[in-house]
Formats: sequence, structure tokens, C-alpha cells
Amino acid sequence: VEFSGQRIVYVLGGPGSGKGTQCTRIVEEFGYIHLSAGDLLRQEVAKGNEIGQNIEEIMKEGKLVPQEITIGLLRDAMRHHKDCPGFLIDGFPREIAQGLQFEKEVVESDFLLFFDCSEEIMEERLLKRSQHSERPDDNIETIKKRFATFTEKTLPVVDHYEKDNKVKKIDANRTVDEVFAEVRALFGALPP
Ligand code: UP5
Ligand code: MG
Repeated sequence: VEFSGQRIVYVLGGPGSGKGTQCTRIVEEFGYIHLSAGDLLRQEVAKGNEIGQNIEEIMKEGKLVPQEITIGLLRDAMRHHKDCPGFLIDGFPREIAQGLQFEKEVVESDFLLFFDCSEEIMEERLLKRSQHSERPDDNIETIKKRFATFTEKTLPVVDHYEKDNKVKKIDANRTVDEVFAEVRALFGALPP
């Protein structure tokens, strides 16, 4: 096996639930490597080639990029960090089939951290960010589409791993510090 001894944590939650923000805090405190599938895709878009243009169009529609692309990017990124205590796989798997392929071809996950947040609050956060962000998907039209994809495709992923008792759910409708207090306690209590 290519990866062993490192904790593999899927980090899911709707658009604007705080996945990236909390992952940054986990990295600071616990030294994990943060891999955001969305960030990896945005880096591909920034290359300006044809694949990047296709990815950009899919993201502007709030749809899912073909999983072969995302899994390839995640695997490549993981190969650069063999010595870390664990990986935070942020924003992936977006649908059940993605998790199945990742676990078959890359590595099995240990648990899924789920940031549970109301659409109302997520929308408020994203609209606030839209005033100064360069993310082309931070407009109300695309935000609604991202919410729809999340409900239709990604919430079933949480149910899927729930059946294996692998989901750790956090109430993300609170301040960054309040949410992180719970996240920190959770990671601090994990067995070595
Ligand atoms: N903020 C954060 N926490 C807060 C709190 N507790 N209280 C108040 N404000 C808070 O936070 C969002 C904003 O809210 C920030 O301004 C933050 O300061 C504030 P952030 O931490 O960025 O939340 P996050 O959940 O990471 O939101 P993000 O917008 O990144 O979520 P998405 O899931 O929409 O974006 P992602 O980058 O993962 O995916 C983008 C697109 O890529 C998808 O729509 C899809 O098209 C594509 N994609 C795939 O196709 N496949 C993949 O596997 C992954 C992505
Ligand atoms: Mg994010």
C-alpha cells in the first residue's frame, strides 16, 4: 500500500459551512496536511489549458468535475507528503461513487468530519465573501446551484458513511472559535 500510518479524514459540509477555515486551524494545531479538492481544481483552472477551461465551466455551474480528475489531483498531492500525521481531504468525496473509487485506488478513510450548517447561514457567509473574493462561483446564482448539488449528491455520502459509524458531526452554525473548540477536542481525543 502506498499510504499507511497516516490518518485519512474526509471533511464535508455545504458550501460556506467552514470546511477550509476549520482545516486551517487543524493544520496549525495538529500538523495535518490540508488538501482541498476545490483548491486543487482552481489551480488547474489557473493553468489556462483546455482541461482547465472545462473544469472552470463545470464549477461555474456548481456541478461535479469528473472524479478521475479530482482523484488524480488528490493522489499526486498526497505523494508529496509521506511524513505527515494525517490528511484532511476537504470537499471530497462529493458523491458516493467518488468515495468508492478513492478507497479502492488510493487509500481507505478513517472518518468523515461533517460540518452541519443551515443554508441560510451558509448563504450569508458566501455572499459576504463574494464582496471581496475572486471565486467565480461566489454569486447568488451559482451558490444556489452549489446548494442543490450538495443536497442531491453529497448529503447521501454522509448517510453512506454514517452506516459504517464513520461520521463525526459538528454543529457549524456557530462562530469559528466555537466550532474549532469542538473540533480540537475531537482531534485531541483520537487514539495515537
Ligand atoms: N466563515 C467560515 N466559518 C465561519 C463561521 N463559523 N462563522 C462566520 N463566518 C465563517 O468559509 C466560507 C466563508 O465563511 C469565508 O468567508 C469564511 O471566512 C467564513 P470557508 O471556510 O471557505 O467554507 P467552505 O466550506 O470551505 O466553503 P467553500 O466555498 O470552499 O465550499 P464549497 O464546497 O462550495 O467549495 P469547494 O472549493 O469545495 O468546491 C468548489 C467547486 O469545485 C464545487 O462546487 C464543484 O464544482 C467543484 N468540486 C468538484 O467538482 N469535486 C470535488 O471533489 C470538489 C470540488
Ligand atoms: Mg473551501
